[in-house]
Amino acid sequence: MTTPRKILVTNALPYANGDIHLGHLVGYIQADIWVRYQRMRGNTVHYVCADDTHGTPVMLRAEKEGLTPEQLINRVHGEHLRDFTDFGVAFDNYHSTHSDENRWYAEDVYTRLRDSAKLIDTRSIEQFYDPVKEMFLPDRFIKGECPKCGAADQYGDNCESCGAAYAPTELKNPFSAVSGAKPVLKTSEHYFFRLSDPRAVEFLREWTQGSTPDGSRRLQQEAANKMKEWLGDSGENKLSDWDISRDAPYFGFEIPDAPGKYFYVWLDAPIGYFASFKNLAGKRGDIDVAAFTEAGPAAAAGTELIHFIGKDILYFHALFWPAMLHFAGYRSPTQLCVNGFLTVDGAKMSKSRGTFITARSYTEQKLNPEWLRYYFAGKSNATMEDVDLNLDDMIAKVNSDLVGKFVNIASRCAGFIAKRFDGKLGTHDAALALDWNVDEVTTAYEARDFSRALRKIMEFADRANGYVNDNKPWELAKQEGQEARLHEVCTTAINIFKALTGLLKPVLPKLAEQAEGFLNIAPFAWDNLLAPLPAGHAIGTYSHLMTRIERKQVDALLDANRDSLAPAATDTKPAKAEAKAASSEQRHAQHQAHAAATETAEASEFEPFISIDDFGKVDLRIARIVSAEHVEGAAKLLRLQLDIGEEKPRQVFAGIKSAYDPATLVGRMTVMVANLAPRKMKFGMSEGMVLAASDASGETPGLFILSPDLGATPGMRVK
Ligand code: B3M
Ligand code: ZN
Repeated sequence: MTTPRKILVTNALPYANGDIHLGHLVGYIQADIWVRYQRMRGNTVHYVCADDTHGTPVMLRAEKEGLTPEQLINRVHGEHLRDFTDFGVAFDNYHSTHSDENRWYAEDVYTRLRDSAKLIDTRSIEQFYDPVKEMFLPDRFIKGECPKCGAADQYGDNCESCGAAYAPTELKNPFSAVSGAKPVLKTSEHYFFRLSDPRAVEFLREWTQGSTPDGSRRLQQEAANKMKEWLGDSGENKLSDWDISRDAPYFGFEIPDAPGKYFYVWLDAPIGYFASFKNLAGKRGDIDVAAFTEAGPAAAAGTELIHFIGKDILYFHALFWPAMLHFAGYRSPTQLCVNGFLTVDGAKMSKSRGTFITARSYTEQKLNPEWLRYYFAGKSNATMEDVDLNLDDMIAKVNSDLVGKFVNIASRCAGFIAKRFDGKLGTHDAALALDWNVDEVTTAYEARDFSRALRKIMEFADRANGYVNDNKPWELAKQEGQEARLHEVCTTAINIFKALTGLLKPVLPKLAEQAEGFLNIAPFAWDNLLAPLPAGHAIGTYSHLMTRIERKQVDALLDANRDSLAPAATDTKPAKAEAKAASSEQRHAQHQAHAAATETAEASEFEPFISIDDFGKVDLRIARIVSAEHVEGAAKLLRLQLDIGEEKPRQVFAGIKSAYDPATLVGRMTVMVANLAPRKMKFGMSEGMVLAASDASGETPGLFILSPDLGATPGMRVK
């Protein structure tokens, strides 16, 4: 027997100024499933989380509600914990970053970085200051006109209209979103973590490309690639120092020896993982905290530290956090498990469509949280791809898999055992040996490829249903002299149901617990899932384990979340008011990550079918590339002039710079979308789009523009 693993698992800490919604739940449900699976394997897992309580948005929101920040975060703490519990996300501890443990760790990490590692610097910076509110303004609280396209009412970090990223000082006619006042520039001293130090860069290069003790990647391939991009090639240094201080007034922890200066919320947020763990240890008494948190003891004890996070906060968890830990003498994380964003019916969550669904509304509308757990699990494949919640698909999957194929096995046979055999099982039918090969399920759970695990389990369920349908207990029950056979068939069905339930337990913990009661068995463990129950074993009374979803329940849920006043394509921005990067370069990198995220979201937006009329709306034309050139200041774009038989060539900006030398394009024929609405870009008007193929999975890198066969001439329609 191998020694059990000892793992500390965390989920990202939700901000204390917003509700938990289904977008959050993707990552929490994934982590919870994995934790439950590990425990069934006999491993020791501590699973902790907390509210992320500090920062300007919490401070201002509390003020608006007439509360102290403490009152606000206490209320929200209760709401968040209730929501997680409702969805079966069972943390061992749900703590707060506004806690004594967190203050202690934050000060300890900071002073060790300052005194031992010598990685803290101070320098003066100039920032926007609200003279009315008398506070420095985070980027998200400064608005104005976009310096690139002129769009009004844009935030201080990037433009939602043209996508440009910039510094708040570049905004035209800036104003404070807090008071409306015109901000003034003011200097103040800030504290920096010297991430640009060669030691840090070198450590991160190795850490981000490293692997776990069992040989998996520390970061998923996509994340590791992103890090390579952010870190640059060896010899290069693209990292900037990280501003970790904020001036009063601020809701947070004051920095030791720096009156009036507070730790930036992102400094103490991940430290909250340790704070929650230490708080748990205090309640439990049998946990050796240092064995999970400190470098030496953790290495000696072979413990693991695994963080489940969303892709929008990869930057913080793959750069700042491991570097902070490492240079403060703490252990660095074993692995990051990064999940994508949630889309609903192929689009961003939207308040006007009612798809910005809160956890609370879901339970209030009496939808079963395990429906969602099952559906999300079926969509989770351990990549950073976005997850789409297609509501009709969810109804179909739950009704056909869970109710039709799974629960029905028990509901069709349990009654006969109760009525005809005094609630006692008989012998298992040797013709349906439970010799399923569950290794594939095990491997898939281990690798967080829950989608594959469920597909395999449903294959077993199909075989089981085949058995029940072939043997028809409901007919045997009416036939004379078939008593023994009826007993055998129903017993076999119950044993199959038991095995399936065990395999599904990480995903459907509540249903599985009810089933354990009904089956009158001890909680499932992974190594005895398939063993049939002995003849004579008494089972309990079956009561319904799961009902079907009706479309009208889903419609009611959408209605409950529909905000008729919301703008049409709306605010799905996660509560990220302060999640800004440390420099404009980093901001840019994050922005690129966001742009890439949007691209992948679009890839999954296809309808199963469109009509020929829909297709006919796209005016595709053969185009001759008259000229192609680099665009100054554009990382990805080439400027093309395309002849499509019109008087004047069209100007199109195409994101193909990485794949083509412009000189080789001139004279080539290709295909363009000619009736795409012209778009004003930073570099000029773009009057169409060139088509190019690319591999969404990224396995075959590159971009490939299309070419028609010889003979096609500019302007020909493609249809
Ligand atoms: N609260 C951002 C977020 O909720 C932030 C995560 C902290 S994890 C240490 O997306
Ligand atoms: Zn703009």
